[in-house]
Formats: sequence, C-alpha cells, structure tokens
Amino acid sequence: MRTFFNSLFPSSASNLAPKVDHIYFALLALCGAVAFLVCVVALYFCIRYRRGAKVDRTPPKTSEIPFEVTWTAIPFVIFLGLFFWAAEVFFGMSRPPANATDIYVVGKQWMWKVQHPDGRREINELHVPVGQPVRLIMSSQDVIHDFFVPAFRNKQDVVPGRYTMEWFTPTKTGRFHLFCSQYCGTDHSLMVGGIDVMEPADYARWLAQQPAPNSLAAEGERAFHMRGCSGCHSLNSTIHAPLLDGIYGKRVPLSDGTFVTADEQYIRDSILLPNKQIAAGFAPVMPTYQGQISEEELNAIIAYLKSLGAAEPNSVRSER
Ligand code: HEC
Ligand SMILES: [Cu+2]
Repeated sequence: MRTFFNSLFPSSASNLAPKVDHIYFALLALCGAVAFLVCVVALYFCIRYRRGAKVDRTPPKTSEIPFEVTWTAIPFVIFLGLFFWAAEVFFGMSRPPANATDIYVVGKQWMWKVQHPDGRREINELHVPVGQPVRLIMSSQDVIHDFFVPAFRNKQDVVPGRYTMEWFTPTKTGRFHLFCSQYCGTDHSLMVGGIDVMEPADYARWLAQQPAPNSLAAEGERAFHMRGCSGCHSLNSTIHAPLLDGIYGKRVPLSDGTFVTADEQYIRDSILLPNKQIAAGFAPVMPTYQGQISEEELNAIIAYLKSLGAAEPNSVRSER
C-alpha cells in the first residue's frame, strides 16, 4: 500500500512540501466529503421518489430563511479559512530566509544553466547541501520556461527580460527530478535534470573535487571593467555617474520623484534599459547594454555589485 501510494505521489523533500501537501489533502478530503454527501442524497431521492412510489409529492415551501443562511454561511467560513491558510503558505514561498544561498539559474532552449556564488557552473544539475535554504534567481535567455521540482512542491515561471525567484530548504538527501513545465519548443520534454541534495560532508567533498574557479563576484568585477562600467561609475571618472558601492538593497531616488529598492531587477533594468528609471540628480547618458551582455555576465555583474559593501552605511545612496 505504502509503495503503491509512493508510486503515485512524489516524495516530500523540502520544507515547503508538507505544507503544500496538507492543503492538498485537506482540499481533497473536503471535496470528497461534499461529493459523497451529494451522491448519498441523490441516491436516496432516486429510490424514495421512484416512479409509482406512494409518497407525498406536494411542492415544499419556497423559502426557509434559517436553512438558506446556514448552508451558505458554513461553506463560506470553511472556504475563507482555506483561502487564508493557502495564502499564508503562498506568501511564505515568496519570502526566502535571509541566510539563503543565492544561486542564479538561466533557462534557455533547452537546458538549465546554474551559477553558484563561488563561480561553479552546472548544466541541468544542481548540487546543494541538505538543510541549507537556497534562493534561485532565475531568468530566461529566450522564451518562457518553468523551473519545477515536484519533490520540493515549488514551481515558478522563468521569463525573458525579468528575474523571478523561488526558494526551498531541502530536507532529504537524494536526487530529485527537475522539469521545465512550460512548453518551450521542440525539445521541451528534454529540458530536464536533477537536484542532488547531499549531506554537508559529502557536499564539501564534492566541492573539493571541482576545480575552484573565480567567484561569481570576481567574474563580475572583471566584466565591470571590461565593459567600461568602471569608466563612469568610479570616483575619478569625468562623467557624473552614481557610485555603485552598496547599491544593492538600497532605496534609490529616481528623477521622477519616486523611490525604488535596488534589487536584482532594478540593477538588471539599469544595465539593459537605462532610460526606464533614471537615478535622481544624474543625466540619462548611460548607454544600453541590451543584446551585448549575456544573462550569465549580467548575473555576475549583479553578484559583484551585491558583494560591494555599503560605502556610507546610513545614506540613502552613495553620492559623490
Ligand atoms: C557613459 C557612462 C556610463 C557607463 C559606461 C555605464 N554607466 Fe551606469 N549609469 C551612468 C549614469 C550617468 C547613471 C545615472 C543615470 C541613470 O540612472 O541612467 C547610471 C546608472 C546606473 C545604475 C543605477 C544606479 C543608481 O544609483 O540608481 C546602475 C546599477 C548602473 N548604472 C550600472 C552600470 C553597469 C553595470 C555598467 C556596465 C555594464 C554601466 N552602468 C555603464 C553612466 C554610465
Ligand atoms: Cu523550457
């Protein structure tokens, strides 16, 4: 019985999985109970009011207020409860803990490219230690994909032109299926892979076996110089451009008087669509890098900017 159930149901391998399963089974039980009730009543009426049966067939009174109110109010309260329960789980899914490891994922026809903070790369594979929260920062190089790990019960579209996020804490070691779950062209069904969740000691051993590359931030720093960003965004530049030290996570004032929080999306847009949001007090002279910078290089530059400590911790933004 247990193995039969397991063959129908994916294993439960993340902190989110039991929460999602509880909602799923509660819904199933509730719908099952309602369906059962309807069937029983229908069957009872079929028999009681069958043709030829000698029963009272005078129409009932048309309105029974207390009855109407009861059968409306009880399901209303139950379903509202379900709504708040599910909303709570859903919001939890969009709030990664602060100690989560940031891992960048780029979807493309037809593979998953993974960048670790220490610069390691993987394709269609992701190795993570058990018990450590992971935040995936995902973008697509072409069409819409979807990062789906059934055993973790989370699933998120990966969309060109923007970052989407998903997080999980793996709770079980083993290898778990990764699927693309948005039809994305001919070889969509081959856009699969695996998440390898390892004991911390095995993970450390696995790390030690890999050649140690430059960290993602170091790669980003190189790109920052090579692409000429540092020519403008530095203290000794002749062009009036904001210093980017500590920009990540800050509230940035824009020229239209509004503020934005400098998250991955804002930094990405600043590089690809510099005229979309102009930093207050600066001229819109930054060139666009649209079409010149790969998703991986963008991620590296963002990782570099995130790694820069705040120049003036208490200021809204570093200014010179
Ligand atoms: C020609 C000079 C120039 C170059 C080259 C340049 N920038 Fe900029 N950048 C600016 C100016 C000026 C602004 C402020 C106006 C604006 O928001 O567009 C800016 C704004 C930004 C912002 C938003 C900063 C804030 O405080 O809101 C980011 C992030 C940024 N640039 C990153 C980069 C990166 C990364 C590169 C290289 C890929 C780069 N820039 C290349 C001039 C430049
Ligand atoms: Cu896909």
